[in-house]
Amino acid sequence: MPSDFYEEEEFQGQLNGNVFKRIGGLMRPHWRWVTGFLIAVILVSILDAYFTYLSKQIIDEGILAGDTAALQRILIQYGTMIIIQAVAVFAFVYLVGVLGEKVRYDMRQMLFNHLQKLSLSYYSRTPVGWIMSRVTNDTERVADLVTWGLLDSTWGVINIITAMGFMFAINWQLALIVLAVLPILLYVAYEFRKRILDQFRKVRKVNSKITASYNENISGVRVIKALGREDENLNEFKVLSSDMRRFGYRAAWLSALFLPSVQIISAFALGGIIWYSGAHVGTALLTVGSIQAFVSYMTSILWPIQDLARVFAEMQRSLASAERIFSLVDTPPEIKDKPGAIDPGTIQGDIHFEHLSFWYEDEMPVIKDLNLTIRRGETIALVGSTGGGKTTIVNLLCRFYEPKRGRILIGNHDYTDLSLQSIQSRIGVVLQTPHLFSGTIRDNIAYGRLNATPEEIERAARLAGAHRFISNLEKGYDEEVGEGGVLLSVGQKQLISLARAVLSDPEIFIMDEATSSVDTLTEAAIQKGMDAIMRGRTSIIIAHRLSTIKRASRILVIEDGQIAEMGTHAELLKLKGKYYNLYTRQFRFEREDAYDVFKDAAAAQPLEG
Ligand code: TTP
Ligand code: MG
Repeated sequence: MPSDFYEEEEFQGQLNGNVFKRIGGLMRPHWRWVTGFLIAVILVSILDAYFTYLSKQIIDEGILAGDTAALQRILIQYGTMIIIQAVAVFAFVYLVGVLGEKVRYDMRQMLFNHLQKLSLSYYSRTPVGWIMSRVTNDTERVADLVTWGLLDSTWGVINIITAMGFMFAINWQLALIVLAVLPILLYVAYEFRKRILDQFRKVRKVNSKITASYNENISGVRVIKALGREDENLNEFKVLSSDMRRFGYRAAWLSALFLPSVQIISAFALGGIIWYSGAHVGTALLTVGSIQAFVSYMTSILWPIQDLARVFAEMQRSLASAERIFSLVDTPPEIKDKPGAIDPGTIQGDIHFEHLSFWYEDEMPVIKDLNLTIRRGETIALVGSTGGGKTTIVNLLCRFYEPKRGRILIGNHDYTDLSLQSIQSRIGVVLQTPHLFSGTIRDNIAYGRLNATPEEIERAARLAGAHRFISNLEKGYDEEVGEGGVLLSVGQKQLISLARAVLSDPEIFIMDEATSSVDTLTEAAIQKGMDAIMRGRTSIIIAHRLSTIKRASRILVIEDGQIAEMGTHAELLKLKGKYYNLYTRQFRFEREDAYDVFKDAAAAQPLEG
């Protein structure tokens, strides 16, 4: 995996409002919550500004005028508003939390749903890490934007507007001074925030490289020592590490400079106010309370300004995240049901491959004009050298991919006229490297048919030959298999997948036999399970073991995307062609193989010590 895998790209799109529109679309279903939340925020900001105004009144009309009645009246007003504000604060914090969860939930569902629809070709093109980063980091960031981003920006804007409004109401000349400084403050704060974020992004970028470097140097330590690469690697690491230190220093320097700069600029505004007041204080226009209120307003808008600057600076990242999420959601599945696709009720019947040609990404044909009829109930074995196209044939039959030329008929239907669900739910596949989901063995077998009873699960396991090893486990069917089934051997995983296939009772059975050797007992168990499931079903087995091959009614040698030879074991041996070579080579190979393994092990000894 490239080291800068999780690295974020800048927002590339133009701000044509499209992304905003779609982010708005995420909030539309929850407009009641958004409205409630906006009302609460506006209420809190207005009350905030009003408190300062009340303080001015306390000074001017209460204390300085010596009017206790007025003082009492203002205090009661003050108290009531504090209670109202407390309720509003509670409301917006709660509402923003709920809104965030709702948006996160929607995005998760939307992505998961779409990911399940995407075709295999998408997954072979796109690294898992990239997709994971979309569903985790990017949804988080977009959810933050529509909640805290929205909160901070409305809060900031309303606060500034109300504060300015009150300032104009008190004294418009002074308010003009503040208004003149406001854009400068916003601009400076924004520039700082952007630069600080830039540095942090660089730090993260180098950090992911450092993590990758640690990873490679730890997991590859034997090779590194053997090749004497320690010094070179240390030097490479030093460069990364000092880069990170440099970016960190710069971030610290900018962060430290940020607050003082903002304060100095606002000090100019304060200076202007004081200079102006010096000339006018005591006149009816400017009371002591007014000056005090102005200073408070001035300082109270500093925080909203910083919040706004931060939201704007972070917005680029969030928009980039939103773009990536939307582009993922917009990726159309390459294989989907045609309009009016039907479910024929059964897909039993002969299977015809007619002039089938196929290629993956580049136009190098992998399957070339293949013609084949598989009779209902027949067992076909596919053999052939590696890369010949056996797995590809299976991929096509399962409709993980569709033919580029020619067609596949199931029964009398071109299978692209059938619904995907009707085909894939009736085909049972056991893959070469079977996949188990974390959970118990029982869960994994039940995956074949979710409503199966424990008795049916056990029956399937018995039929598949998996029951014996399962009952030898400490917890039996309730044993956890670990993530991806790491706690089981390949042979055991195949037995469980076989049981899963037996339980799902498919109409067509497909198996990509494991090439890795399993012990003879497991092999016998797998064989027994395969016999059970193949009985009376159309079966296609990619076979490596002679025992399986011999059972097939027809053997197909697949070479270079075409059928090179076809017939029974005896017929093909007599032919003394490709199958004969393959078959006789395999036995010779087994002996040489053992010798090579021994040689490799001997050579590896000194390194392991
Ligand atoms: P396969 O169909 O995988 O060949 P195979 O199953 O006969 O080989 P093996 O016995 O080793 O399992 O591959 C045929 C060609 O198609 C090969 O050149 C690799 C390529 N290919 C892809 O490009 N993408 C894929 O997803 C697969 C399965 C194969
Ligand atoms: Mg294969």
